Amino acid sequence: MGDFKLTSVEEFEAATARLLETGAKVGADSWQMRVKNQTPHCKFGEQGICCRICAMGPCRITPKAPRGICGCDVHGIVGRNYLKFTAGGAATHSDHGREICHTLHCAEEGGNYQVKDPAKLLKLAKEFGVETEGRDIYDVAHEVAEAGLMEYGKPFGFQKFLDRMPESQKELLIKNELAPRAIDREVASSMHMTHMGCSSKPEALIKQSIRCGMGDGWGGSMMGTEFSDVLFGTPKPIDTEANLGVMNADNVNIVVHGHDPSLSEMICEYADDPEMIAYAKEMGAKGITVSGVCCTSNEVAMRRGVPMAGNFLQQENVVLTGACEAIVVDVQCIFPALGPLSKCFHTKFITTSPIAQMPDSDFIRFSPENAGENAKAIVKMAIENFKNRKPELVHIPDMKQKATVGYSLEAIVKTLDGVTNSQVDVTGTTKPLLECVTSGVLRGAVAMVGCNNPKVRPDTAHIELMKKLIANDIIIVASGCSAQAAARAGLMDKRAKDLCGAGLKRVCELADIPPVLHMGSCVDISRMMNLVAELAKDSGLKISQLPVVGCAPEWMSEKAVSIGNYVVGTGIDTFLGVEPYVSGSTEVEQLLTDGVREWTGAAYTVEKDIDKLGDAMIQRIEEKRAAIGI
Ligand code: XCC
Ligand code: SF4
Repeated sequence: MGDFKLTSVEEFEAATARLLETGAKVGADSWQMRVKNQTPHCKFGEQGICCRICAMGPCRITPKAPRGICGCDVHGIVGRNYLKFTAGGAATHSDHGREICHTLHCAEEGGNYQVKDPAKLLKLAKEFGVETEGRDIYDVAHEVAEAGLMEYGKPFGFQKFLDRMPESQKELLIKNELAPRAIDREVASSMHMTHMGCSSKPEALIKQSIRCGMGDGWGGSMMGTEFSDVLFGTPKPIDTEANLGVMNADNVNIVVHGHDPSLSEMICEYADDPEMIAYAKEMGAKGITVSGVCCTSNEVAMRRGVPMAGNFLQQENVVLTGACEAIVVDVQCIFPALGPLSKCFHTKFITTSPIAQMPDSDFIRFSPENAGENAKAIVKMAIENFKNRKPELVHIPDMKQKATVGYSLEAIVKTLDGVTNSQVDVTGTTKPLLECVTSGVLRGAVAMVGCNNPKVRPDTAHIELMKKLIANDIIIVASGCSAQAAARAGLMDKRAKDLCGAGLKRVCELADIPPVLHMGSCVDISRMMNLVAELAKDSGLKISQLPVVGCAPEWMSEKAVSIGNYVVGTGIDTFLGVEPYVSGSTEVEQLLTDGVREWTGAAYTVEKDIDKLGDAMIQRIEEKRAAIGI
């Protein structure tokens, strides 16, 4: 294995502890302290049995008070809360997707945003029925963007991307009224259903939760991914590094955080500008380092190899290094804590989106029209802030791992082309991957996704589960903060093949891949959905028959629940390590862990014991193999 060694969670924690010492010196607050103040959490909230959707309440269900004032029982309340949670997540992802559609609509030759992947654009044009023959590529782009935007509010039919599904799953969804119509309509219908005096029947609420999630995964999120690829390029394998050690004490450090690549791409562009680098040198730095946190980091890592400083619960750590000149954010998963925290240091906390405005930040509003100009201004601001650093507070943990990232569906298909014994031509399909699975060289695949949550020792669940799964010849596709946990530990280093079972190790060697494939940000879970759809079509199996499961062991956001619902809606069993606030209702719990299987072919498993969660996934994969006789 040479000098390769995984970084352990204990090492992560030691680094964090050292940073918190700096924090204590400057009087900084931290999520670790706030968790203490907030624990134990409200039991009513945890079980999902508090209703405050009308002003007769709030009503809380107890043995003595089994119904709210309106007469709603616990199942109705829990179900409504679950649907509202889903709608929040679906709206968030989908609005991100909408922003990207608008950005594509503004793309122009020589402009701030351009078409970088015309082949993908033409493929989308064909799907949307947009004429391409003899037309200017930007005319096509604008019409495709408009067709995408129409998906949000179209009055009739189902979402276009459902046509990418194997017929069997699509028909099942239509039959059970789970096929999403317009993206916004599913969110609005959910909010309508959960209004006082509408639905209180658990089946109806859970069905709509699935449909609303599907509107995200096979609508808004998929749009976000596809159109981002058109604008910024479809990811290909690329080398990068991960963990706080990617920040450089000699350089101006700019950290991008959030989700929308329209901002981070521009910041990276200008940070690379020789004029800006010269300016940084003039200001006493050796250069400029851009690194990322959360999904925006995944976006620029996948396309540019920009290093990943950390995931969700590392966001305060980047400021605590004392070496962050600017943390530039757009939307989602940004701690409001960054405002006061950055005030304890010289760090500029720069918000850019009207969607995510926060106290104690500098707000520089970003739009496709002013993106170039504003990105330049932000980079300059960071450079000029270098001189304000307090050297005595600077400490960057010397800790990073190499990672190969950029495994879009296209890249996976291309990379695995070589790994086949097939006599017939299977180039450009998922058949080589299927062959590995049917022959048993690989037992199956797990999609590891989602956040960190202080309820789980941060990153442990992601890392321990991945180690266990790859040792059992199960290949991992990862996204979001899960992918970053893997990268920081070293699981995206190709040398991690030595931690795999013999079969997966062989595949890693033949295809020259790491055992954990970074598929991107959270909207890019749509890439995973496209992958399973292709696998099902290429194998002639239903999606629910494939030895594939999804897992979010440390999830925390509304988006994650929306994701879970569309993964289940797609026919993939989903394993959670954190409870989704439904334990107050036996009926809702039963539906999610069992009942939905009849409607979608898949269901949830919730298990807080990480080892048991891993065993349950392996068992499910083996059951699926046995059922199809492989
Ligand atoms: Fe946010 Fe996407 Fe969760 Fe990470 S994984 S904490 S949602 S950044 Ni999306
Ligand atoms: Fe209470 Fe019913 Fe109003 Fe909810 S909708 S707060 S249960 S009265």
